[in-house]
Amino acid sequence: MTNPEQRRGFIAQSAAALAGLFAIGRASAQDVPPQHGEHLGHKMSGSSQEFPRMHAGTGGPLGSPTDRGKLVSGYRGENLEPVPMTTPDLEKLPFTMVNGVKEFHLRPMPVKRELLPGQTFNFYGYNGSMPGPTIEVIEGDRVRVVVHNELPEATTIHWHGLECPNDMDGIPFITQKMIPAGGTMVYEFTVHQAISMAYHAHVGMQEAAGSIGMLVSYPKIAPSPAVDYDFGLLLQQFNIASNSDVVNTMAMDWNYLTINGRCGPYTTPLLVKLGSRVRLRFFNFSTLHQHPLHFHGHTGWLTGTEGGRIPETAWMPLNTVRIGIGEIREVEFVANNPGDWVMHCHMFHHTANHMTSQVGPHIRDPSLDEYKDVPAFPQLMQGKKPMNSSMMKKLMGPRETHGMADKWFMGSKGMFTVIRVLPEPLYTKITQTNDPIPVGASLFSEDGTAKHQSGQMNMPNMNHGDMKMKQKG
Ligand SMILES: [Cu+2]
Repeated sequence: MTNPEQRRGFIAQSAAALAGLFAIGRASAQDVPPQHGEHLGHKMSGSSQEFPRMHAGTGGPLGSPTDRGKLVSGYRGENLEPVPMTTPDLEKLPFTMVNGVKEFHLRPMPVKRELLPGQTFNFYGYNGSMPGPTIEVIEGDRVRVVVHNELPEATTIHWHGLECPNDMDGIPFITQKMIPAGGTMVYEFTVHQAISMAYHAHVGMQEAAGSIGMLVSYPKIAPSPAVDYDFGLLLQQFNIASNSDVVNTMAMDWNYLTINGRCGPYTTPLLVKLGSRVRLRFFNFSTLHQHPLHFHGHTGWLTGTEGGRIPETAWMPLNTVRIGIGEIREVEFVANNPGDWVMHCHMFHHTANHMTSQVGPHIRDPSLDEYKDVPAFPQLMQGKKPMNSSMMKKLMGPRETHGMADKWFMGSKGMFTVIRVLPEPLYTKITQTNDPIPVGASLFSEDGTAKHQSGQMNMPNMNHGDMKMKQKG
C-alpha cells in the first residue's frame, strides 16, 4: 500500500494537478467548449495556429507548435513537480527515509492474481502483487532496496535501464551470487536518470512467471509541455492451460494478455478530463511478443523510450505505438475528442481471452448451432466459467466504468482498455460523486451532444443470459 505521508512533499498529488487550472501553455489552444454545429473544417481555417482543445482537430500547420497538439500544454502549469504516474489496478511500493536514503523492502514471492473475475491463477510476483508494486524515485535520490527472497528458489533483481554500479545490476553469476530462498540482499545506488524503467528477476522463467514491476524515476521539474495525467501500463502475456491454474512458462503461445496484471474487460478504464494533456507509458515485459498498442480518436506523439525523453525535433506522430519486448514507449496527446475510446494491442490474438485448445462446437453457445455449417463461423467461444452476478459486479462496480454503454464489457478482451475523455461536469460527477450516471452518458455525437442509450443505470444486475450475444448472419 502507498503511504501518502511518505510521498507528501515530493510529488504533487493528482487531485491538485487536476484542479482545473488554466495554465499558460507553450502553444495556444482554444479553451472554450464547442458551440453547437462547430466543426473542424471551417472553424480551423480561421484559426490555423490554434489547437482545438474541446473537439477533434489538427491544429496548426505541419511542424508548427500546435500541429496535432504537439506542444500544447494541459491545464496544469509549467515548471511544477511532475504529476505522479497513475498505475491502474496496481499499488505503489511504500518507502521510508533512513538517514537520507529512500529505503524500500521488496519481497519476491508466489502470488495469486485474478486476471479476470473468477479467474485467479498462480504466479511469481512481489509483495503480494503480480506484477509487483510500482517503485517511484526522483532523479538524484539515494535508493536502498532490501530484497527478502520469499520464493522457494534463488533469485536476483535487475534494474532495467538504470545506470547503476556494476555490482548492483542483479545478474546471477556475472555480477552477483543468487539470493537463496529465504535469503536477503541489499541493493543500493544513486539514481541520476529521470526515465521509465522496470525491475525484474534476471532469471528468464521467473520473469515469465510474473517477477516484474515498473520503476519510474521522475525529474525534479516536469518536462514541458506539462501533462495533467501520466499513466503507467505494464504489458504481459501468459499461457495458462484450460485445466490449470499455474502459468506455464515453457509454452510458446499465449492465451492471457494483460495490462497491469488484468485482461480486458477487467482493466480499469483511464479517466481524463476533456482538453487535458495525457502521457501514456507502455512497458512491454512479455515473454515473446511485441505489442502494437493502438488508441482511438486521437493523434499522439512518441515522446520517450526506455532511454528517456526524445528531443522534440524527433518526436513522431502516431496512433499506434509498437512496443518490443523489454522496450518502454511514452506517448503524449491532448484529449480533445470526448467519449469512450478503446486502446488495445492490434494483434488479433492479443485481444482475446483464454484462446485455449478447447475450441469446438461443444463450447459454443448452443443458440448458434444453426450456423455451424458456415465455414469459420460462428466464433463466439464460451470458454472457462460463465460470469455470475458477483463477477459482473467486479466489472460494473468501479466508478471508472459508470456511464459507459450498456454492454461495454463485451467489446473488451485481452490487452484492451478504455480511455474515457469526459467533459465537465460529467468527469467530476463520475470521479467525485455517487450520483447515478445514465448508461451511455459518455458517448457523444459529432455535434458534441451526449447519446444516452436509455434510462437504465449501469448496475451489476446482469446474469449469464445477458452475456450471450445473439448474432445473426
Ligand atoms: Cu499484443
